[in-house]
Amino acid sequence: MNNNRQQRHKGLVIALHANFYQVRLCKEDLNEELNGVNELLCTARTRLSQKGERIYVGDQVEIEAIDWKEKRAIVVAIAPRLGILKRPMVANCTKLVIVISLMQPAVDANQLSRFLLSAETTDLPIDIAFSKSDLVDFSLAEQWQKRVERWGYNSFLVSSLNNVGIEQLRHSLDDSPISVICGPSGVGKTSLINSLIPSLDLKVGAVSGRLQRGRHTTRHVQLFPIGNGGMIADTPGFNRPTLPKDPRKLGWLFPEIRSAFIEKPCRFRNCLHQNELGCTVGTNWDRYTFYTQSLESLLSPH
Ligand SMILES: Nc1nc2c(ncn2[C@@H]2O[C@H](COP(=O)(O)OP(=O)(O)OP(=O)(O)O)[C@@H](O)[C@H]2O)c(=O)[nH]1
Ligand SMILES: [Mg+2]
Ligand SMILES: [Zn+2]
Repeated sequence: MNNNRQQRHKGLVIALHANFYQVRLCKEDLNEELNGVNELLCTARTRLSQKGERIYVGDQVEIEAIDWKEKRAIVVAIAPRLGILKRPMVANCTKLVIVISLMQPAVDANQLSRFLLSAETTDLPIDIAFSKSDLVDFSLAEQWQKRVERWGYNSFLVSSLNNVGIEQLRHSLDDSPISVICGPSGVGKTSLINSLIPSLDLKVGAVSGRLQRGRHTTRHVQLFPIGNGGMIADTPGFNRPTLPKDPRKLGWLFPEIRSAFIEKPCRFRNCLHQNELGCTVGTNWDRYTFYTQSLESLLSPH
């Protein structure tokens, strides 16, 4: 027992509960002595909290003072991070999947673009999953797929109800250690995770009201093992991501602008791509209005 107490193990923070961290032990650290225990409820060593070091879901940590019987331990160190996603708050994310329902609630192109913009600030690979495909004609679903393809994005059609597209989605996450599912409330993020991991039975909530919005059923970020060695995060839905702050960098968050500009740069380096003389991006693209409106709201904050 005494020996065990001094042993250090590595783990992954999979959820936060007030001042407790739920830590999943690394595979290499699992052995018989653990008696099948693979998750521990941890507090942080006082020194860590005193240094103001915050611990996030997705953090790789070292733990000590393990009490196997009570499944408790203490986090003593945090490994350097690849990065931190701000909303939802997740460390070391390697892929983002934006979930948007085709119906209930219906797709809102501007809302989707806001999610895409905040995802673009991260440099992570981004996919879109159009959910509840069982509720619409295939032609409508296909239109959306083609539309976002022109914007520069790969997408999937999925239905948790009919188990459609789940394997393709799973396959796309194969090489990603920590994938994060995000999107508005009620689009079926948690239902998707239940479909991806049939042994789970996470709580889902019905949509309601004229706009068929969700009711913020998921309250916390949590990571789940997805079977390929990777983890997937369910996250609380939110309906209106804030726009990135810097108007000069806004254009770079649009793949359409990036590719036009790279093919042939605009005449002026600080071009805002609003039909200025010598701008090669032009106005003839689907999201031009959204781009202009976003730019204006950044340039004239009220
Ligand atoms: N028809 C249909 N309904 C679905 C599908 N997936 C989810 N739903 C329903 O949509 C509602 C919302 O599902 P959730 O999985 O809780 O949605 P969520 O995105 O996790 O919502 P928050 O946790 O609030 O962010 C529930 O009533 C689900 O049964 C689907 O593929 N088809
Ligand atoms: Mg949910
Ligand atoms: Zn330009």
